[in-house]
Amino acid sequence: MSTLFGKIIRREIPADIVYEDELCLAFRDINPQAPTHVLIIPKQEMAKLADAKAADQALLGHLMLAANQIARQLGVENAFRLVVNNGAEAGQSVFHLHVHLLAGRPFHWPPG
Ligand code: DGP
Repeated sequence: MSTLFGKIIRREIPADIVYEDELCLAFRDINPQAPTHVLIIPKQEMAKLADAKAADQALLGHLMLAANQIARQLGVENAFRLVVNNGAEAGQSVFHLHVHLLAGRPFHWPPG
C-alpha cells in the first residue's frame, strides 16, 4: 500500500485507532473538523470510491455498518454525518478510500 493510511494499517505510523475488524480500520483524523472526526478505511487498497467494482459491494456496505457501530461506540449515533471525498477537486487529499464520520456540532446544508 502506497499511502500513509497503508502505513497506519501496518502500524508503521501511529494513529488514535477507535475500531478495527477484519475488513476495516477507524482512527481519529489528525486535523479534526468536528469534535468527533473519525476516518474509516478499508484494509484492502482502493484509491477512491470511483474505483469500486461490483465485487466491492459487500465491503462498501461493511464500511457503512462499521460507521453505525463506531457512532454508537462514541455516543454520537443520534446525529452524525458521513463524507466521502472522491477526487482532488472534491477535496480528496489521501488516495486510499476513506469515509469521514463527523459529529458533535451542527452541520449545514448544502455542504461547503
Ligand atoms: P481527504 O481530504 O478526504 O482525503 O481526507 C484526508 C484526511 O486525512 C484529512 O482530514 C486529514 C487526515 N490525515 C492526513 N494525514 C493523516 C495522518 O497521518 N493521520 C491521521 N490520523 N489523519 C491524517
